[in-house]
Amino acid sequence: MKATDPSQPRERALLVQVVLGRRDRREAEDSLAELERLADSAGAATIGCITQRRDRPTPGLFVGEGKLVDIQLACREGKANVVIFDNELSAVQVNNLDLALGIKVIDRTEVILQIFARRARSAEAKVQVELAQLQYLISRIPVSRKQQRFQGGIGMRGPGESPLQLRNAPMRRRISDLKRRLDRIGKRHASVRKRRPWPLVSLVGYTNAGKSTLLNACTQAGAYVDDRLFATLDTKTRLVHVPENRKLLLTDTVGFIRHLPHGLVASFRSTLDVARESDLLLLIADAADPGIATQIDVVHETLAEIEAEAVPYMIVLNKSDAATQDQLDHLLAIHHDAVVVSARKGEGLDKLKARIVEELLAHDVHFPGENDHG
Ligand SMILES: Nc1nc2c(ncn2[C@@H]2O[C@H](COP(=O)(O)OP(=O)(O)OP(=O)(O)O)[C@@H](O)[C@H]2O)c(=O)[nH]1
Ligand SMILES: [Mg+2]
Repeated sequence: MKATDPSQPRERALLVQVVLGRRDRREAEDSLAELERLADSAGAATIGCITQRRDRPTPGLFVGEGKLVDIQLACREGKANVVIFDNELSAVQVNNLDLALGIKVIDRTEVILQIFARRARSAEAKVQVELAQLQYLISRIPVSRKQQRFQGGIGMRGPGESPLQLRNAPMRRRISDLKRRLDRIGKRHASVRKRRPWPLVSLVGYTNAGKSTLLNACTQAGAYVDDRLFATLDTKTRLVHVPENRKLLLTDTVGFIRHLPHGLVASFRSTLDVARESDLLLLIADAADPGIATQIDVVHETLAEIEAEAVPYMIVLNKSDAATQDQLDHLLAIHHDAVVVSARKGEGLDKLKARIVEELLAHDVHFPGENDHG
């Protein structure tokens, strides 16, 4: 018998998506395709997808009763051992679905959290992931009716904690402890960044856009590249030589994705702080991806969420080798100032470096030694 290959997916997942109300069909399809890639990154092979259009979810099961039967049959037929919902489920819905289907049911947020947990390497990333997981867990503990009555109902508010808070006290203590540790790590990093002698440029963008590949291409940095979502969870900063003997710092960051759980963004604050404190952001986008417009929108939204929307940025259209001329022309008509590169082939990098210097100087960022002479 062949030995089990550790790279083989261990779980068999059935994907379920409920398209609510007037949600755009195309966006829903992209989201489902992305869920399949997320499942793969988390170690599960997709055995099928079930979609349903509804005006609103049912409170108990999210899907209708008829759809539940379809899901049961598909699971049995495809020997699924996990059902992954593209929609965000409430604690009660997860519970009911678990019981009704007899197998594990998780939602998109939980898949992303699992990937992050698998990928975290540095102490900082591990603390951030644990914090995100705990905050997610605590938000998912079902509140029974009895407990709800105790939660500050009229005439019920007294001193001390509610029974629910008491039950969660150890978790809350751990959360504050992790927050304190992250705060210390963040302050240490910030003080190092403040004393930097070179301009700081960060690569930001949708997951899998090619940020780490570009960092490697510019610096031979050896950052981890993988055709999987969320390959990078730790930032890497490298010194890059640019024309006229100038130098700057280039930083790789964790990728963004649509519906990135808010708790995760908040937890990765100390990693993402680098973007906010940069002199320039390179917004890396995959020019060959038909969903590039949504991806750029998501990146802008996430930048706003981490309060980095005021940092100057330029758009870099990567993977030009995989894009058609039509795709590139269309994108350049929208983003006039974008720079086209292929990180994989090392094309367009000299032009990119020259443009970075131009942008920095235009924003009054100086290179060390230069303002003394000027
Ligand atoms: N064809 C082509 N593929 C590329 C190019 N740049 C990167 N890739 C591929 O795209 C995939 C993702 O690259 P990464 O550099 O890991 O992407 P990333 O943006 O760092 O992704 P995360 O760390 O997940 O956010 C890998 O398979 C790369 O080989 C390019 O210029 N052309
Ligand atoms: Mg990366």
